[in-house]
Amino acid sequence: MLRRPLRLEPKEMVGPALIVMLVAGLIATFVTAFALSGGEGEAVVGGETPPPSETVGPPPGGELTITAVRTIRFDQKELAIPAGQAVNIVMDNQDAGVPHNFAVYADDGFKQAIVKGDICTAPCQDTVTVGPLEPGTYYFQCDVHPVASMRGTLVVE
Ligand SMILES: [Cu+2]
Repeated sequence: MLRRPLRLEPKEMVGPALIVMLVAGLIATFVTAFALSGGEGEAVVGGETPPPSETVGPPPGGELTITAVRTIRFDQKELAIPAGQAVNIVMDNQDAGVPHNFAVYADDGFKQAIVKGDICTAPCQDTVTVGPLEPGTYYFQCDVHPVASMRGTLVVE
């Protein structure tokens, strides 16, 4: 009996062929989708979704500045930022020769830090990215000088 199992050969070919066709189909779908959504021929090879605006440039919530002024004092007692969006807060230290930072806390006891900026000695600037935060009242201070003149509230709304 030398009947060769001829039927096996084409059968074995069907699997890989199907996979190749499926993959090709998927690639075609991605390329078409990107061509349609991307507009002016910016063919994205590999079909990766562009990352949701990474940390280059100001975040969606924008940027604001608080200034440390002479002597051992922030120029603002209350800051307001939008809820649900990251915001850059620039601590502009103009308190010549004095080190300060900008730190945000969840509690008015200043125990639960949300973000702490680096300490720098004027003239200098340090930027912290705050949020996204839930709506509510938060608290900021300079950790070097946890006194009333370097404390305030951060209102998220
Ligand atoms: Cu300070």
